[in-house]
Amino acid sequence: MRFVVLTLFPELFDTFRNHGMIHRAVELQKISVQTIQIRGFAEGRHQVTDDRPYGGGPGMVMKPEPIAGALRAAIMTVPDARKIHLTPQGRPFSNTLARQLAKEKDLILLCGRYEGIDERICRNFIDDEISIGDYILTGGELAAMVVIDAVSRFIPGVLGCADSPEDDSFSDRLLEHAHYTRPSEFEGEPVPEVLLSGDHGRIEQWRLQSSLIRTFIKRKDLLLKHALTSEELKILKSWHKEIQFIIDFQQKEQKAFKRE
Ligand code: 4GX
Repeated sequence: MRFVVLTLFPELFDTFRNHGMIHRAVELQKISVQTIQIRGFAEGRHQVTDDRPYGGGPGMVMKPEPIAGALRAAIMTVPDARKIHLTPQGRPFSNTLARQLAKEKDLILLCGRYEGIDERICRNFIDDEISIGDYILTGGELAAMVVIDAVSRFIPGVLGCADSPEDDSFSDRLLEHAHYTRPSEFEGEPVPEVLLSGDHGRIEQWRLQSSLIRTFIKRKDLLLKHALTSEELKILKSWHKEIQFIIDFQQKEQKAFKRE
């Protein structure tokens, strides 16, 4: 997949492009990350890319002509690309959306600065608006990197063969289980015994319990969002029973205390 990024700060993508998994994916020619300097399409000696908003008010708005020029140049190199604008007003980005975007041929990512871009660009040139979250960045570049990074993981051959991208059903429902590596004891804390047992059935069971308990503690909302498997429900019910036992025991004891 070719990612073509339209930005006023193309240098921001240099370190991103040249390190880690993204670097490897570029070297393997699974992806490319090309930038187009929007300023290169601005007219006049000063190549101005922003202007005061019609109707008044604070801040500046990105002029439409340089963006249109940059978009047309991008379309020349990647004619079948989906054209995405990064904005807090967009569709919430997620692993599910990343997986869908990974099926596209190429992506054009438009990064705005200032208060945003002229509405006529959004309406006539853009296929999709995406937000990476409910906060305001100083520009769309970090959001574009987030999208490129998460989408690339779903492109075949980008991840090492050891780790594979999560499949639809499992990954977006529960948090990952806890992970441990050597040493088997670190600053007095041992690795859970079951993980050293070599019993793959018990290990899988422990990992599922670990996923469920972390999701319950950190992200209860996820447990109401998707259907649980019968195995997951069984674990929840077993906790329910144990918790009920503790409550019953405590209540019985409290009465015994009062009688003393
Ligand atoms: N997820 N930003 C866009 C300029 C802007 C301002 C207002 C439209 C309306 C962001 C995010 C994000 C900062 C990118 C403001 N555009 N992008 N930019 N959150 O905060 O994607």
